[in-house]
Amino acid sequence: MSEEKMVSLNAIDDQLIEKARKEGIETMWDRDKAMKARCGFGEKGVCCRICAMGPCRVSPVEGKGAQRGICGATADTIVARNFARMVAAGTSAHSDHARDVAHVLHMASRDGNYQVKDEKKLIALAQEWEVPTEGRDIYDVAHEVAEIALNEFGKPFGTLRFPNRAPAPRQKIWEDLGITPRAIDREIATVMHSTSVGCTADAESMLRIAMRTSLSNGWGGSMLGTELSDIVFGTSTPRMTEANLGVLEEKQVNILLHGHDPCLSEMIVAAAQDPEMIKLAEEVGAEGINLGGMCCTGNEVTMRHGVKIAGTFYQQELAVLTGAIEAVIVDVQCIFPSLAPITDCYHTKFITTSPKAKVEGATHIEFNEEVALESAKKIVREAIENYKNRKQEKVFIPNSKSQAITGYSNEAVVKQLDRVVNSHIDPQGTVKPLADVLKAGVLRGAAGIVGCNNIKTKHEYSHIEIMKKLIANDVIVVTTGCAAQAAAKAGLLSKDAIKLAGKGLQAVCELVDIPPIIHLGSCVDNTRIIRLVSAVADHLGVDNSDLPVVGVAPEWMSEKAVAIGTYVVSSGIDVFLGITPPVTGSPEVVDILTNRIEDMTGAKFFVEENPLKLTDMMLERIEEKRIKLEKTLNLEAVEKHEPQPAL
Ligand code: XCC
Ligand code: SF4
Repeated sequence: MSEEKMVSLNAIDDQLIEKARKEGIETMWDRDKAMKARCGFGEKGVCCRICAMGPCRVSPVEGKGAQRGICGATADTIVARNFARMVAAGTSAHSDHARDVAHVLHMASRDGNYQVKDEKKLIALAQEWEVPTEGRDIYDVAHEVAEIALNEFGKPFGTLRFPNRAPAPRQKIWEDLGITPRAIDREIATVMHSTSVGCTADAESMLRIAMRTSLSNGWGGSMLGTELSDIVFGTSTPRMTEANLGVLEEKQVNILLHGHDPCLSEMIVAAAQDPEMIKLAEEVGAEGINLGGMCCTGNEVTMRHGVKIAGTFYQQELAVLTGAIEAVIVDVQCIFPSLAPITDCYHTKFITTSPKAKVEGATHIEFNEEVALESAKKIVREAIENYKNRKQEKVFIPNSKSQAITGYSNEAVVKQLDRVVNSHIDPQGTVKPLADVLKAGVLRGAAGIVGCNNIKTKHEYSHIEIMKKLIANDVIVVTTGCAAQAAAKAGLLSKDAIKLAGKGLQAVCELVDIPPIIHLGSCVDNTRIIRLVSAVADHLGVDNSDLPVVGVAPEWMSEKAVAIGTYVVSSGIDVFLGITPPVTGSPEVVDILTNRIEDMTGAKFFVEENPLKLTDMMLERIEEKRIKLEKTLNLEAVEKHEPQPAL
């Protein structure tokens, strides 16, 4: 297949799609063909089906066709409402995930399945929340912290706690705009209310409500997800792993762990290491149990345990097509319903575990946190017992995999930077070295590259091209979600990738001993990125929007990405999208998101589907911000290095 025709950067994906065709199995690429063009009204965001007088499809062209819905809603209103609902849905997903982790912290006990793994982080959070810690049992502290966390979802008065962590000028901006988030559930409910028939009909006001809701995700639900997961499951440290479908093992029981919630995946990891399970695997003739992670669950377990990364979102069907997987174990989010029919074509068991995400045709074994390990063992046992049903003649394990370093937490980043550059100044570590190299222009800036895969683009092409071009231009990259896994598969999370970096970034990577692209975890862990940016801003005494920092979602597809993008812009960081969001039916909404929002938050959205052009836009914006920062901090302008020629 020619480079052009390939669906992804990996030849093995095409081999597996070919295998599917030969075996008469339908994949997303077949459904994409059958779908043909997408609905033009939906794509522009001008379809409203909020009440039963509709659905109303108003014309995206002024003066032509229906200009208003039956109730009189304009394209601006309809587009803004639809956008706000995407933000609310994304916020609910991340935050509900965090709620489950908070419950698990609440049930944690010294001899239980869930324990406090990072006491230091728990104590720090307790102190931040003014929970007494002196002379108390750590589990009493944990339960009180968990209860406070749970109250963040529905407290009747006041605003959330974590926005206090933002730089002071940022908090002031939020206050002035009236978008400091209140309780998480309340913000989601407010969007649902305001978007219902006959409520908000003013695009700017609607978008402000959406911004506040998104902040209840970034500085609320998602941040709780990260913090509490670190407390219960441990704060990650860098570790070596491997990535891509070649991590599957021919002679072992292969389990694909897919979804998002570490409450399940942590227990599956424990169950797979249990001697009883290993013995059972031997009894069925396997040489062991091999876990492969996918999507954000893959990120969670690789960062804390080094579990190998089987693949990204778009590879979920391809993984099954290898014929070598005994069970796909899932919880919530990003799970294709097509896994039910596709696993039916093989011996593979598709096991759903959450009442929030049952799938017709799957085997449902409900995961019970109260008896977590036992529950996980029951699920793993199903997988092991299925090994004998594997049909050798149907197995094709691609031999492709790459080395990667995963599992940086902010704590790990700071420690690494500090150990080399600054340890004599502050034993706790600070972001000073990072701020210094940014200030000095050794690094031109930083980019957070996050998000999904989308069939509308060649898979991972945008992720990889953007990453390579940024590092060649001395922009350090941090990455999460499926973007991080794309980087892992492309070998960009290894120290070998240092040679692709510009001179300045090369020098930093070598000195600090890090790859030029740093794995910061799962989608909820985008909060690690906003906290890192905020720490640097605080250190320099400026706001986030003053820093040469960008957020990028090259191949996004999920509502969660819309929520993330909105909280990142609301936090003062520009967001570059490689897929056009469904807002183009309203010139007003487009103008707010890509222009006027900058007057409110100091940042805005940029949209461009060509990844190289998109990167040029980022680099330009980074240099613009540098010039401003140099003035603010009274620095001498520092010349940019010539970029590293493409290797
Ligand atoms: Fe990947 Fe998080 Fe996107 Fe899903 S949404 S496709 S990044 S797994 Ni978070
Ligand atoms: Fe149509 Fe208005 Fe009902 Fe939407 S809310 S479906 S625009 S009548």
